[in-house]
Amino acid sequence: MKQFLQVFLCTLILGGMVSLGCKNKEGTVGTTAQNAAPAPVAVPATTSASPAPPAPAGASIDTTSKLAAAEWAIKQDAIKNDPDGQWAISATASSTYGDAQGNASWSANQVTGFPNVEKFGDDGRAWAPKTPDTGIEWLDVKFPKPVHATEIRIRESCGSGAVIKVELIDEQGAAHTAWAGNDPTTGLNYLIVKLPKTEYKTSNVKVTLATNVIPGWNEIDAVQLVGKDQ
Ligand SMILES: [Ca+2]
Repeated sequence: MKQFLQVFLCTLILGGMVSLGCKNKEGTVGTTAQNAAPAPVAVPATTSASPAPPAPAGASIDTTSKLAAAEWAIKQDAIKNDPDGQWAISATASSTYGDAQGNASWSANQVTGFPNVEKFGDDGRAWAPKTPDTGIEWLDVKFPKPVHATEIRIRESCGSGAVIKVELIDEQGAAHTAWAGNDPTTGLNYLIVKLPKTEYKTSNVKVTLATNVIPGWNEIDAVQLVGKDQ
């Protein structure tokens, strides 16, 4: 009976989270949402979302979800502490929710530093554009050190799946498309773009979204640039 109650409560909580969606932004922090699938590429680049680990035969749903949660945590930790990874130091955007400036909630600067959104959903510690579904929006992110890039990791935290293009800006200011396509990210996770080590150096990433692709608010928590200086 106790087990039944726990399952019932979990179902209620999860059900509540999903039904809230990233759609009810009314000036406060905290909520949840939904997303999409994969497609063509502009440059030799790939994207990946984290697959759930296979469950041993006969494993209970509880064990399966615990394994998936552990796998997710390990991946988050590995990315956070990647010695070749840099976190953003400044950012500008096409627009911000409530015209947020400086370090206000949902401002572009909320993508700087380590990821700090803990749950999938609307959260002022992430950047959000002014409107949820208007269309093209962009985020321009700067990093401390120019590197020959090999990977870009974009942590989506609400309405994941709306990114359509990721560009690297070289030291002369020229834009190079690292990836373009159909963002496969779901839930609180990284859109990972891998590419052959660039010949040029970059410390600037531009992320373009089509916010109409995923209904509701589309938010980005953090961006990491991976590469070496030689
Ligand atoms: Ca953040």
